[in-house]
Amino acid sequence: MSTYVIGDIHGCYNELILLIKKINFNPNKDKIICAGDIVNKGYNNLDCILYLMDIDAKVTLGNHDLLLLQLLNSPNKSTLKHNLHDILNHEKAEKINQWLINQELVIYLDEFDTTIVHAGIHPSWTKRDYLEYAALVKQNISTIKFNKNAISKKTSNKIDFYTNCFTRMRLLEDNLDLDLENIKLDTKLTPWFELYKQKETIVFGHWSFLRGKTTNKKTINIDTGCVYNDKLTCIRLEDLKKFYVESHSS
Ligand SMILES: [Mn+2]
Repeated sequence: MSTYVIGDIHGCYNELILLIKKINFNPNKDKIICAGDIVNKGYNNLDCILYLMDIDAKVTLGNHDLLLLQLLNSPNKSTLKHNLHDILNHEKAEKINQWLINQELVIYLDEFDTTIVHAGIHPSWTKRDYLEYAALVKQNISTIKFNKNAISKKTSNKIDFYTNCFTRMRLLEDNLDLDLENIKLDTKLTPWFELYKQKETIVFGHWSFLRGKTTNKKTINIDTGCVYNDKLTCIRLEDLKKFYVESHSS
């Protein structure tokens, strides 16, 4: 039995199937966990999500998965650009909604002492803290809205701040507030993983600009920018071996 964590799929269905074949995935023995952003931007969001439901994959929700949840639960309320209409109009839309609502923000696997999350773990949090916060966000998941102003641990709405950490965080200010604008490392801002000091390993996606590289061995990035014509990557937790397929979406 093997446990694989797949990086940001973003609706790249052909690459998902090629990667699944490459690892000889056996649904009776192996487990698939997606590190979020399974949909949006790519060319076949519907088939991706139906396939992941079919193989009983688990997901740590990303910002684009939250956008889909928002569209499913309060239609017409989001002005953000998306290409999720085929899911929203599908006869299984409510089934998809229920499946997504039951996914997680964070998955901690004791046997690997590893935590999976879409964007990251705020450096001020212990494992006990973030498991509690993730549960709180999950309880409110169907009503969560995008709130780009929730960047401060001290002054922001708690649930919105936690949501932004789990699903959108990349760079931090000196006071550990989130910067939700920049993605490059050559700024005065600090990547969250440079300040991360807990003992468990973190596997995360969301930051394709890193192309799988971080400066902290305890943090492993697996977003290799498939939807930007690069690669779709997964990691096998038993031996931390990475597998990838090239993008064919162009
Ligand atoms: Mn993301």
